[in-house]
Amino acid sequence: MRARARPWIGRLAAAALALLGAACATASPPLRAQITPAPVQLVEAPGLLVVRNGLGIAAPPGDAPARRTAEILADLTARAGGPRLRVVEREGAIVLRRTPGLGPEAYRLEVTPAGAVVTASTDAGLFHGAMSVWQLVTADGGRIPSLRIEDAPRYGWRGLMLDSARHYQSPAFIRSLIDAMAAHKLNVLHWHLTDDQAWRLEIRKYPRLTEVGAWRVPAGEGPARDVDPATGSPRLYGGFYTQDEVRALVAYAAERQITILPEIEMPGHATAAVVAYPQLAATSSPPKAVPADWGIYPNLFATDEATFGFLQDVLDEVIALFPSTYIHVGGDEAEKHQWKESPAVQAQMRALGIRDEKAMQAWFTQRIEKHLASRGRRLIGWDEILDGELPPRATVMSWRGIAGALEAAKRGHDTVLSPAPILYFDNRQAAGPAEPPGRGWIISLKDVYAFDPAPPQLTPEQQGHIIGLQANLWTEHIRTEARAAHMLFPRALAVAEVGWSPAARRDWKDFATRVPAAVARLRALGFPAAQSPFDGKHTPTDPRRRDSRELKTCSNAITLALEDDAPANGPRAVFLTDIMNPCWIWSGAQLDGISTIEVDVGQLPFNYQIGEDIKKVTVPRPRTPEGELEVRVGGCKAEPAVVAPLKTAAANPAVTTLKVQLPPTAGAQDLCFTFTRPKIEPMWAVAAVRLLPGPAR
Ligand code: TNX
Repeated sequence: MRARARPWIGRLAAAALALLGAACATASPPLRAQITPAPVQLVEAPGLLVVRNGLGIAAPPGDAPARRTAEILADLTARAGGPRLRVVEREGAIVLRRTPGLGPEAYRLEVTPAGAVVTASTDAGLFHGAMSVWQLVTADGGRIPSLRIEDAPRYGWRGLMLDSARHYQSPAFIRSLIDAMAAHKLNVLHWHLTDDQAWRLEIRKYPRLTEVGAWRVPAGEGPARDVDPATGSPRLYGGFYTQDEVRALVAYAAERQITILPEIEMPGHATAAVVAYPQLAATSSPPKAVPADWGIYPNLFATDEATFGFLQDVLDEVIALFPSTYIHVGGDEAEKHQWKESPAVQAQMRALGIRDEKAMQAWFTQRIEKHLASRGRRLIGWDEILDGELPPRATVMSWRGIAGALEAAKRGHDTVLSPAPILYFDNRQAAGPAEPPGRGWIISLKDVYAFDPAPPQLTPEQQGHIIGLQANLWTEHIRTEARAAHMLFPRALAVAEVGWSPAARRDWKDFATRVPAAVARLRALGFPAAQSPFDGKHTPTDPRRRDSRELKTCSNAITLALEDDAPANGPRAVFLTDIMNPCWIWSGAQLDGISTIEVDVGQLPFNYQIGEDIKKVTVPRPRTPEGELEVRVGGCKAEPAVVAPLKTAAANPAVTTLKVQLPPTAGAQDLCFTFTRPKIEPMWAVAAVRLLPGPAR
């Protein structure tokens, strides 16, 4: 929905421009009202409102949602270091006011030296207007230029997805994420609650889902050696959300005009569930413990009545907790091997006249959709749900690029754009050692800002099926909350602006000037948004040292910036590596006077379910039982100049420094680093390389 320009805006703009011209002659530079996402219309005028400590925010008497919005505005303002404001019933410096006739999320904001007035028809509109006030009142010590804003969103769905299955985040973190989203008019938090590696939502009828399904031993040597004295076994990683915690978060989000969209994965990404309740598995021999590999597991839910009974019970508890119209049922990456092998599934398919396993998944999805519809809810799933018949009300979340969205829109389904890799925030946003672990591709703030949510391939009517966009934070490689915050913001600001502001308002340069203040405000709230997007292009500063993230990988099949699995406590190294072919190049290393180099090496688990592709992993044969580091001078094709055994390093789950002698070499040379190994695991990686000057010792 788009707000239309009003004629008065044009007149006011002309007047304001004339006046601003006059104001420019005075000494102090005029304030600039900066709001992200950029409003539809923002016209500044001469004059200034000064909001000081003790002033009031007035909400209409008896209007509980408006009062709550006023309280949230006062709280956020104080927490961001702005003036302390009181919530009052009349005569506030800031006034929240209702009026009929504005759109579902629209608001108007007028600021004059006498005060600021937010006008809206809905709770959401009032809240969005209040968040614009928050940005203004915390920008320049409470001084806000006179202005008039008319604002409404371009799309109704402006989302972020948080994967709490691969790594758990606390309710406190999720509240702070909700604050950061709400302040920038993001309105859907898609919560990925179940996956192979964990089930994180308490389900009263099936307690083992969280008693068993929420806990795993992380992969690798480090965690294997980290024995819990209480149990004598490796310490378990995990956690889950109680129904009370969920209700509190849903309410917290609702007050901030955010819908929490729960996702319960089916029929794939089901390993944790079938470990907890093996009778739900399509295979007769499901795993016995919740696993810690990433990737695509073969484990699917069975398709018998008992399993549907379970899924419907689970969904009924989900529905009772989450008021969201949509319920997300996953549907992605359901490898069909187990259904092909299962006599029961095959017999059922024959009885139903279903020709293949893809059609079986479509039948599965249709059954679940009917159940949701009977409870008044709508199904949303990943774009694989397009493989086969799909009920018309089902909505498609397009992740394999935007192909799924194009097909969905052409077939008349609503669709949300969340394409990899551009809106996959597990990708790093910059190069260099300042970036936390993640996928190796670089998706910068500018890349995200350039995303076009209106594919020209679609007719205007089909475009109408695109209900919005969403960025996804998958957390395989995002172990901590601080890193999650870093990966999400400020890139989520670009999602907010692409989703909210009119296409004609898109202006990278202008956006980029607004982002630093927005990041500073988030950090003032205690939400550690990334500052690295402002650091500029990374160039190594020390000519004699390279972090692995400053080396080139020799190939990029599956390049990941992986954190070491040890030590259990304290800082861990990060390795940028192509797990299919661990090999690094230092292009043009200056070797004059260098006879010794130090290579920091570490061992990582190979914890990836990649099916048949496992055969394509490069595993060069070793000469000694543990394998060796090989260093080549003059590129990777040369014979190894150094072969350093890994025997001592193998005994240390964390990083070991190998000091090796180079043959006499001069000038700039390409150094190439690889490892031999007896088997696929452990996978060796370079953390850093240092050139040591001085004569050989
Ligand atoms: C694919 S995107 C997945 C997730 C992974 C993600 C990143 C999607 C619907 N499925 O299970 O976390 O890639 O590794």
